[in-house]
Amino acid sequence: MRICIVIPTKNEGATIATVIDGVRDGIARLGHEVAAVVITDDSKDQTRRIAKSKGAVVVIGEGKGLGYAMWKGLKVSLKYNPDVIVSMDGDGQSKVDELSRFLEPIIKDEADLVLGSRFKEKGLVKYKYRLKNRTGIFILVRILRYLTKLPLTDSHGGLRAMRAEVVAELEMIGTHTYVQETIIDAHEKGFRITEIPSIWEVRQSGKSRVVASIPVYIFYTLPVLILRSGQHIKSLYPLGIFFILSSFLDLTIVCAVTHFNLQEMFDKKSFHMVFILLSIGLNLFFFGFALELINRVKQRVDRLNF
Ligand SMILES: Nc1nc2c(ncn2[C@@H]2O[C@H](COP(=O)(O)OP(=O)(O)O)[C@@H](O)[C@H]2O)c(=O)[nH]1
Ligand SMILES: [Mg+2]
Repeated sequence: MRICIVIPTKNEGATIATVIDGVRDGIARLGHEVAAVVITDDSKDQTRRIAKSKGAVVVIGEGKGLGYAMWKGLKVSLKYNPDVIVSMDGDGQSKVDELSRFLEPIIKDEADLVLGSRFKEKGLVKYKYRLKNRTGIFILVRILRYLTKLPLTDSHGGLRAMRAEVVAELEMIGTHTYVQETIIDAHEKGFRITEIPSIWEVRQSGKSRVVASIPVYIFYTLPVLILRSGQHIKSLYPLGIFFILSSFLDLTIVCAVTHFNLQEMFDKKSFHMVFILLSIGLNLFFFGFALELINRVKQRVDRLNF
């Protein structure tokens, strides 16, 4: 098989040479042909220079985030006519000698996308994994399971293998990360996805950036996942109307009870309630309205793409 390797990098100068050599050797040992090693890079260190000296194709990530860089790198890798594309982190956390297990389901024609899971078996993570990261992964896995109905146990291992068709048909909205959205996209397009246990070594140098911050994930990735799910918060708009009507009803009752006597009206708690109901109602209404507009725009864009 012709195999392309795509490696996203951001300041991985300390490890990139070993990773490139390792993956080339690994593929050659398995009797496959390396079509190209593509690094998709957002570094400020020597990563690009080192990768070029190792014969890698360097794609510039443009500083828009791992998701965008990876999308670009994956699409560029198609130019080298691979049968299979392997993506692998550039920090040495994944083990190259697992490659044959990742390629096996594709060779046997049992899967189109093979994902690595660090939690499918006990003891795969070789260092103390932070609770914050575990929590983030727990939530992301639940979202992925809900959206794909697949029994996934991890949202992003550092190694995966996919048929070139999976990349050729890949469409992405997110720029912050690619890991979850690519799974959803492949599932939507009917590709067979399988997950295998995969070891996760400690980072050899530098710091992890991807799940380091849950708020960043909520800000950038959650909207993408909601959009990809096709779900929409439909109830806000009618709920707003309900609150506004309730405030009018409340006002009518207060006016009727006090016979329009302003002083008496101000003394009644239910009169104050009118403003609270109205304010909640208007907020929900306009927020729901804005979401409804976005939903219509999305439907239109989807139709234009078609
Ligand atoms: N091109 C590019 N690569 C990135 C970016 N952020 C992370 N990476 C690379 O993506 C891989 C995974 O990132 P890492 O921070 O180790 O994530 P983690 O291991 O999941 O915590 C590493 O090879 C990083 O160098 C980015 O913004 N752009
Ligand atoms: Mg890492």
